[in-house]
Amino acid sequence: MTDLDVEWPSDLRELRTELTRFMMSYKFATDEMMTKVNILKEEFSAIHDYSPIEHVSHRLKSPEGILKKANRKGYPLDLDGIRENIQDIAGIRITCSFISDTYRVLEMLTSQRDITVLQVKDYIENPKPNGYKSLHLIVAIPVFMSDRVQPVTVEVQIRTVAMDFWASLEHKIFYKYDGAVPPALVGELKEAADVANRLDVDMERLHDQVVSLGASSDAPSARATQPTQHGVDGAAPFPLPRSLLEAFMAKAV
Ligand code: 0O2
Repeated sequence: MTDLDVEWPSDLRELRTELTRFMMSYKFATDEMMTKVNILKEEFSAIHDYSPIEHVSHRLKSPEGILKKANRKGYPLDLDGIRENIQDIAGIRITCSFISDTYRVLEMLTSQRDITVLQVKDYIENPKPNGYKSLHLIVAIPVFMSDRVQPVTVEVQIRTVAMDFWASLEHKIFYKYDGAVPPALVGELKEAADVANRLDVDMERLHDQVVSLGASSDAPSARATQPTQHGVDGAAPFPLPRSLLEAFMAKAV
């Protein structure tokens, strides 16, 4: 027991325990989702020499951030109300090389049996007026605690590298101007979003051309144009020499 425990009134101690459990459930849900995404990434890299997932990051809203949002939106300030209304306490962001990869990752995640899809927003097909593009997914995932199973919501954002580049700059500008971005800058940002979109479309078209070239001729493998992927720590994940495979085949027949 720490000094803090001795000095704190019991009702505050209880609240602290409850809040800690609450926040931990979101941390565990984030860990589970990160494991799922990393499994997809590693499995794809190992089997196909390519992964639709370039990068994945995560963040947990701070207790202050959660309370601010609940206040701003007028949600009830109790844990049940917050759990029910604020669905982006845990967040995962996945970046992909190509637009088709974002939909492929969405499909791979939403088809997992222990993931309940609560909401899908397709800002790629229907961008926000400022040019923002991304796939937004709200899922619930079961977290197994010592005394209960808690379904916990996680927000997943899936976007291309170009969309991500644009969104992080726009986010900085938005906060710099406290939301009141000058109209000229808004226009320039929209133009930049259009350029980013053209880049996405052109890169995917080029990529598709090279892939079909590789499939239909003796041209160098299309893999050479894919983003470089390595096994764990840059090495092949499991050494499988030909002699071992041949021995395995001989026994299997
Ligand atoms: P942070 O700090 O990234 O978490 P909500 O406000 O979430 O209840 P909303 O606005 O309908 O409801 O949610 P939406 O549209 O799904 O957007 C939620 C998150 O998407 C935002 O979270 C941003 O991360 C991102 N986002 C949405 N629109 C924009 C945009 O125009 N520009 C950028 N850069 N990001 C955007 P937070 O909580 O705003 O921020």
